[in-house]
Amino acid sequence: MSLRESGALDGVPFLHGLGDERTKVVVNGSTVESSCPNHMNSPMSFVAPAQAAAVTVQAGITPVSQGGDSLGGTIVVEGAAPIFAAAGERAYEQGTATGYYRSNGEEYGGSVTDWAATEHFAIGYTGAWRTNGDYTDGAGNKVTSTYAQSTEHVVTLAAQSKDSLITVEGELDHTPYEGFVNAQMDMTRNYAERVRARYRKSMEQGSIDVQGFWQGTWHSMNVGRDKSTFPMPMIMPMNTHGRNSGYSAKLEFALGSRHTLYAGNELNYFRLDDTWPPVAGTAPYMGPNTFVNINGGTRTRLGTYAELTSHWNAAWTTLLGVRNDTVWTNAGPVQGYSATMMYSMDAAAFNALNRAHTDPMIDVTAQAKWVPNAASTFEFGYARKNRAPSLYERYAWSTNWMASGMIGWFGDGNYYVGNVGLKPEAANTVTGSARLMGRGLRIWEVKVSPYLIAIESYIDVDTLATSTFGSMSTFALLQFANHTARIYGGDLTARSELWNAGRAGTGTLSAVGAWLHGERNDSSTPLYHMMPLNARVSFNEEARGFTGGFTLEAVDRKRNFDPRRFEPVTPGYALVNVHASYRKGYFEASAEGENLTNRLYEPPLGGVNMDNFMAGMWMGQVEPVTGRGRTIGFSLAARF
Ligand SMILES: [Cu+2]
Repeated sequence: MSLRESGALDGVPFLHGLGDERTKVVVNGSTVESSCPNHMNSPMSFVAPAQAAAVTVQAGITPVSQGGDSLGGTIVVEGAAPIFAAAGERAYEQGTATGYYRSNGEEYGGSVTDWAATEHFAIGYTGAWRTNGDYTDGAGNKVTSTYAQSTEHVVTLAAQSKDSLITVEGELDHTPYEGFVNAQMDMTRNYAERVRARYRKSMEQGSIDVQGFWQGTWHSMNVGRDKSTFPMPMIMPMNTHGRNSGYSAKLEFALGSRHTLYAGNELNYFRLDDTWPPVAGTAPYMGPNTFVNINGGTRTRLGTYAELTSHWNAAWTTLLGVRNDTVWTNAGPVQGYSATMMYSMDAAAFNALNRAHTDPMIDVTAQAKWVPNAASTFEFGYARKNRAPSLYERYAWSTNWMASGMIGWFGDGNYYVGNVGLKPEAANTVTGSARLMGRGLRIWEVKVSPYLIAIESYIDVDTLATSTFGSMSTFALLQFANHTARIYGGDLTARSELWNAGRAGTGTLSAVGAWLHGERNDSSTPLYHMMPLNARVSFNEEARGFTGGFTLEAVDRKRNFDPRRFEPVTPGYALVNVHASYRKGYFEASAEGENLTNRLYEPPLGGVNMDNFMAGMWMGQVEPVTGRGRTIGFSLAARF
C-alpha cells in the first residue's frame, strides 16, 4: 500500500496504482463518499487510531462480498468488538488512556477509552484529540499548511443473548482546521455526525449480519492562515453538505461440509450540496450570486451478490462470486457567480443536458488456492470489477479557470471539469501468487505476487487548454474522459526469523517491495500517481516486554510522469526510522525516530507546493511538496 500525502489527517491509500475512490474503504461496515471537491474528508480521515482495532488490506483480487463499485483492493477498518462480563461475573470494566508527542511540527494528542459491561449489556466510550502545527523538511524549511486539529467522540451500546448481538453506535467528528499545502484551499471546518446499528445472529448452519447507518457531513473551505492571497481573492468561502445513508444485509450459510455460501444485499444513498457564497466587492468574478457547484446531487447504489467458498480437499480451495451493482446519479440545475466569465454559458449548457444516469454493472471473481504441502501455497485468479463515476467527476460543470481550479483531488494544481457523459470504469484483473515457507532451523517465508489489470473506460482526462503562469509553470484545464488503460506490476514480501532463543528473544528481518507500471493505451503515456519502485526492510527484536528495531525505506526516482498533468519528476531517496517500546504491567512507553538522517525528500505522490507557488505570486517554478524532516516521538499508554 502507498499513501498519497494530502492534509495531516488525510492520507489516501493506493493499492496497485488504484487509489482514492478506486479503492474500497469500509469503516465499521459502511462506505462513505467524500463531501468535498478536493476529497479533504476521505473515509480514512474520520478514523482516530484509538478507534480502530483492526485494519485489513486486500490488494489484488477481492471477494465480491468485499467489493462493489471499486476497481482495486478493499481496506476494512473495524472498531473493537464489544466485551461482556463472563457468566456469573457481576460487572466488567476496562479502559485505556494514551498520550503522545512528536517533535517535528509540535504534534501532540491523546485518547481515552472506557468499557463497562454486565453479562448482557455493555456501554463504551472512545474519545480522541490531537493537534499539530506545520512541519519542517530536511532542509530546515517550514512546510506551510500542514497543520491540523481534530476531536472525535464515539459512544457504543451493545446487548447480547446466547446467539445474537446488537450494537448501536453514535459518533461525532470535529476538525476545526486542516491545512492543504498541495491545494489552493484549506479546510476551515469539518463536522460529521454518524449513527450505526448492527444486528448479528449466529445459527447452526451460518449467520446473519444486518446493519443500517447514517452520516451527515458539514464541510467548509477557505484560504487558510498560511496561504498567501496575492493578488485576489482575499477570501473564498466554499460550503459542502453531504449525507450518506444505507443498509447492508449479509447471510452466511454452510452447504454440507465443503461449501459455504455468502449472499448479500446493500443500499447506499448519497446526497450532496456544494455552494460557494459570493464575496462582496469581487463581482463579476466571485459575485454577486452564490456559485452553485453541485445542486442536490444524488448517487444511489444498490448491490446484490452471491459467493461460494469450496474446500474440495486439504490442498484445493476455490472462491466464485458474482455481484450486480446499479448506480443512479443525478444533479439539479446550477448557476455561476455572475452572468459573465463563461459562467452563464456553461451553466445554461449544463442545465439543458439530461443529467440522470443509470449504470448497471456486473462484477465476477474466480479464485483458486492450492496448498500442495506445508511449505508452499499458490493462488491464482481473475476478477472483473466496476466503478461508476462520482458526482464531481460527472457534474462539476464550470470551465472558468478560477472555478475549475477548486475541483480536483490530485494535489497537482491543475483545473478540472466534469463530464456528464462519463461511463463506468471496468477492470479485468489477472493475478497469481506463490508463497514458500521454511520451518527448519529458522522460520522464513517469501511471497511473490505479479498482476495485470486491463481497464476499459478508465476515468482519465482530456486537455481543454493549458496556461503558463509567469514564464515557468504550466497548468492544464482538464476534463474527465474515459480511456483504455493498463497497469501491471508485482509485489514481493519476505520474512525470516534471525534467532529465537530464550533470553535473547526473537529477532525478525522482513522486507516488502513493490514495482508497477501504468499507462494509457491510446497514447502510451504513463497514468497519474503511479508509485515508483520502492522497498522497505525492517528488523524487529522482541524480548521480555521490550520491542525495538529499525526500518529502512527506499524509493526510486519517479521516471514515469503523466504529461497531461505536468506531474513532477521526484528524485529517489532512502529514509531511516527506529522504534522502541517497553511494556510492564499496566503501562507501555514508546519512543520513535523518523527520518533520522534528516533527509530532504519529495514523496512521489505528495503533489505540488501550491502555498509556495502562490506566495511567489504565481510566477515561479512550481515544486513538489517536500517530506517531513527528522522527528522524535514519545508515547505513553495505560490500561486499567
Ligand atoms: Cu474541502
